[in-house]
Formats: sequence, C-alpha cells, structure tokens
Amino acid sequence: MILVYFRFLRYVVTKGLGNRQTIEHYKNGKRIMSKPSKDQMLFMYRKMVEIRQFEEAAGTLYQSGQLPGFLHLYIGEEATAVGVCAHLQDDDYITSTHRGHGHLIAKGGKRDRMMAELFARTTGYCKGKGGSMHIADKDTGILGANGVVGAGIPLAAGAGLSATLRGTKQVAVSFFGDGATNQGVFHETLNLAAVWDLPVIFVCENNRFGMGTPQRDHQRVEDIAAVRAPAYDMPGVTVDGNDVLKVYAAADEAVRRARDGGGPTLLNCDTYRFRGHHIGDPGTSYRDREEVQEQERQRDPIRRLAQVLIEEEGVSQEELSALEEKLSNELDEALEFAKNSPEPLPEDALNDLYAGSIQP
Ligand SMILES: Cc1ncc(C[n+]2csc(CCOP(=O)(O)OP(=O)(O)O)c2C)c(N)n1
Ligand SMILES: [Mg+2]
Repeated sequence: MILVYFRFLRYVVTKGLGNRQTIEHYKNGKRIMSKPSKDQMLFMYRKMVEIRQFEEAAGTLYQSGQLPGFLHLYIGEEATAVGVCAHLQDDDYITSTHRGHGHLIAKGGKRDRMMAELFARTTGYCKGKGGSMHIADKDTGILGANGVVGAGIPLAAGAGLSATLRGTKQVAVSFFGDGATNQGVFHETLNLAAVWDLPVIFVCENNRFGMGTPQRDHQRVEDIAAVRAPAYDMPGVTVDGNDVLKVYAAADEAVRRARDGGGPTLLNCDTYRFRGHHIGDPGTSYRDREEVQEQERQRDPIRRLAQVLIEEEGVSQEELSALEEKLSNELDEALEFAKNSPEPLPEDALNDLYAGSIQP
C-alpha cells in the first residue's frame, strides 16, 4: 500500500510537471523567478571570482612553463558550476570533466590543494599524481575530474543509485559538455537513471563547441534538453548558463525533485568558453575573434551578477572590489603553499594507484 502511494506521489511529482519545463524568469522586465537572498548572491559572486582568479593564474603559470600536464580553462562558464553547486550539501556528489576546476571550487574544493595538485606536489588532492584532469576528493563529494569525455556521466548515476539503496537524501550532479552528449554512455545513463528514478541532475554545459567543432557540425540537435530529455521521459530545462541566477533557479527545482524522490533532470546550460579549448589553442581559428569579444562583453557571468548586486541589492562597487582583493590575496597564499610543498618521491610512484596500496 505504502509502495503504491509512493509510486503515485512520484508519478504526480514527475509527470505532473510534463517533460519539458520552461521557467519564466522575467515578466515586463521584472524578475519573477525564485530569487536567492543577497547573502546567497554574494556567496555565488565570491565563488565565481575564486574560479576566475584560479583559472587566470593557472593559465599564466602554464604559459610560463611552471605547470606540467594539460590545462583546459573554464573562464566564461563559471555561472553553471556555481549556480548548480549552490544547492548541494557537503555529502552530495559531483562528477566533472577535463574542464573541471570550476566544478571543484564550486563544490568546496580548496584552491591551495588544487594548485598544489597542478604543481604535482604531495599536498595536492591526489598527492601530485593526478594533475588538472584527475582531481578527486571524496570528503567533498568530488568523484573526479575526468580526461575521458562522457566518463563522469555513469559515475553520477552510480552515486545516485548508491544513495537510493542506502536510503539517504543525497543527490549526484554530473557536469559534461555538448560534445559528450554524443557519447553512447550519455544515452545509456539517462535511460537507466529515468527507469530507476535516480536522484541525479545531468548538467550539460553547452559552450557551443567540442574542441574546434561547432555544435551544428557535431549534432543536429540545437536545444539538447528539449530534444534529448523527452527521449528518456525526464524533465529537461534549457537556461542561459551565463546568468547565474537563472541557473540557480533551474537547479533549485531539479535538486529538490531529485532529493524528494522525483528522479533525474537534464539541465542544459547555454554558455561559452572565452578561451581556447586548451591552453595551447588560441581559440580563434574556428570562430571569429569578434564573436568571442562580443560574448565577453555581453555575457560575462561575473559582470552580470555584479550588475544585479549593485542595481538591485544595494551593494557598492567598492565592496565587490574589496572582496576580489581579499580573494586574490588568498590565491597568492595558495600559490605559495603549492610552490613550497614537496614533490612526490619516486618510491611512492606505485602507491595510491588503487583503493588499497599495492607493493611491487
Ligand atoms: C572518449 C574521448 N574522446 C575524445 C576525446 C578528446 N577530447 C577531449 S575534449 C574533447 C571535446 C569535448 O567537448 P565537450 O564535451 O563539448 O566539452 P568542452 O571541451 O567543450 O568543455 C574531445 C573530443 C577524449 N578526451 N575522450
Ligand atoms: Mg563543448
């Protein structure tokens, strides 16, 4: 009886909403969506600035030859990670991508330990053996950045299944790009997540390119949520991924639904990367320089939130500048911490490769 009731409730919660939701954010120029408090907005501002500063510093360090490995910058896409992770608790899970620094900072990753990981030092999250694309930290629910496109998607479903079986209220979020939605594993995972009503939010960061290939040349679909969510009978929402308040509102509904047993959502965030695909790519051979400049001028997520804070919340530019300076000083300390940390020893090379250490 209880099971029937539960299933009925779940049906009402999920189907009652319809497959595709549209969220009205403005009416007659006025904001009508669920709005975070001023403190929450300042928190999100802080997080986006933390990410931007980290990325700019990492880019400079890499280009001056101080960082080993590869680097994919998230500059321009900060609002997606921050708007979604603002709803997550410490024990919720995320899975990330090759472009993962923003997700990790938004979920609570510390910049000093991340920077140490980029410098390949023992104080890094993976003791210096992972680097940019493999940072993981189970204490903050970060199930890993990932160099394999789409590979984080099924991990999130696994985390969601685990939470369901353990009867917790945890949710799992998977971040991935538009290119990753062409992978078979994306479709398999969405199918199972829908069938099993898993507490997972699939967040597509549609930055309009997979490496140098524009979205229109790698898939026929334009609105990924509108087309692909109904295929798996789950709610799908597309938002301006460079407006953190819109991402916040859409993620609010999706996370609540997942936590309340209403199953998964596909959230498609329309965003844009301001830099090249990776640090060695100027990013202007497959798109016009003017297009990039226009995006930076019109859609910088940090500047857009600053405008709302100043115009609607009575925050002064001086307060925002003071916050940025404080965060910049913290980043300097993180850099010092990383540079002064020891490198891994050769005899530790085979430790920590598996869940338990192996000895040769
Ligand atoms: C399975 C797999 N195929 C190909 C690659 C090479 N690769 C790295 S990033 C990338 C593009 C991914 O595009 P998208 O998912 O849109 O993410 P974005 O880089 O735009 O954030 C590709 C093809 C890879 N790492 N893994
Ligand atoms: Mg992409």
